[in-house]
Amino acid sequence: MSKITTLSEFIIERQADFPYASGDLSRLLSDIGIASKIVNQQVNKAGLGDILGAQGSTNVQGEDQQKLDVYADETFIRAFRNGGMVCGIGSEENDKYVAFEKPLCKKGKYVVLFDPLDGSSNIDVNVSIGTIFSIFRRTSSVGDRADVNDFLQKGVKQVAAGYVIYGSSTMLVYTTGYGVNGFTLEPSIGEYCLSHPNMKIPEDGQVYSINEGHLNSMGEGVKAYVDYCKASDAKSNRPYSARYIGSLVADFHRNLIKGGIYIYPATKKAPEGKLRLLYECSPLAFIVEQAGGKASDGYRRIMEIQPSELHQRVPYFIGSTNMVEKAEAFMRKFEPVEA
Ligand code: AHM
Ligand code: MG
Repeated sequence: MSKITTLSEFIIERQADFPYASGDLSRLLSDIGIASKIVNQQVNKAGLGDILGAQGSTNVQGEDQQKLDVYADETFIRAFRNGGMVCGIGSEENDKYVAFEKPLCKKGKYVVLFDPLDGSSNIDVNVSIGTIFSIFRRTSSVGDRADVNDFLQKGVKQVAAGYVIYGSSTMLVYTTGYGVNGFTLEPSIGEYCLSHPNMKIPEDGQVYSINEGHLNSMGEGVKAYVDYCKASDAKSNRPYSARYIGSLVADFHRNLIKGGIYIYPATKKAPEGKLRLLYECSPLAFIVEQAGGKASDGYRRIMEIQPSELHQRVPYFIGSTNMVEKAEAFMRKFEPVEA
C-alpha cells in the first residue's frame, strides 16, 4: 500500500513553510476540515429530511431540524468560536460580520469569510454543492473586538483560502500561497487524504460555463465571447463545450482540473454581477492563481479589488489563463470602460 497523507499530517508538515508559525493557522485549517465533515454528513442525507422530519422534526440532540445552509453556517461558526483562532466571521448567511465576544476569541489573529453552502438551490435535486472560505490576518489589535476593516481586505491579503465540494465524493481543496492541494474524504475512516497534490489548471481549455439563458441581458463583450466559444475553428479546438451546473464550486472544480472558464457577468437584473467578492470570488481567485490560472472582473484582477461592503458583488471571469485573457480582450473591445 502506498503511503497515505491525511489532511492533518499535511497541514502540520506544511507549517514549516511559515517561519516562526505558532500553529494557529494550522489549527484553524484543521477546524475547517472537521466542521466540513459534520456538514458533509448532513448533506449526504439531505434527501431523507422529510422522512426523518416525520419522526417529530427534531434531530437527535432535540434541536429543530433546520435548512441545510443555516445548519452549515452554524456548524462552521461554532467550530470557529470554539477553536479560539478567529476573532470574527463574515458569512453569506449573516447580514453583518460577527465579532466573537469570548476573551479567547478576541485574542485570535484571524478572521474568516465564508459561504457555508454555496449553490444551495441544488440541494433538493442531489447536485453538488460546496463551502468556500477565505482567511485573513486581522488588521485590528489582538485582544480587541474585531472591526469592519478586518473583513474589508483585498484578496491579495488572504493567508489561506479553500473550498469543500460535496460531490460524488467529498473533497477539500486549499492554498496558503504555496500551491494548491486537494484531499478526498475517505468515508470509511473519516479522513481527508491527499489525492490531488500540487494542482495546476491547464493554460487552455475547451469548456465555457455561463448561464446562457440570460445571454440577452448580458453586455456585448460577453455575447461576443460566447459567440467566439461556439464558432468552429480547428486550430483552437472550437467550438468549445458548454458545461453549467449552476453550482459555482462544482463548475470551478471541474474547470480547475480539466481547463475551462466560468463566467458570471453583469446582467440587467444583476448589474454588479451576482457572486460575492469576499467569500465567493476572492478565495477561488487565490486558488486559481496559485494553480496557474486567472480571475478577473473582465478588466481588473479580482485579488486587487478593494472591497467596500461585506456582501459586495462583482462580475466574475475565472479559469484557464488563455481563456480569461481572451474574454478580457472581448470585454475591452466591445464593452470598453469609461476612463
Ligand atoms: P448562492 O450563493 O445563493 O447559492 O448563489 C450562488 C450560485 C453559484 O453557486 C452559481 O454558480 C450561481 O449562483 C448560479 O446562478 P444562476 O442560477 O443565476 O445561474
Ligand atoms: Mg453562494
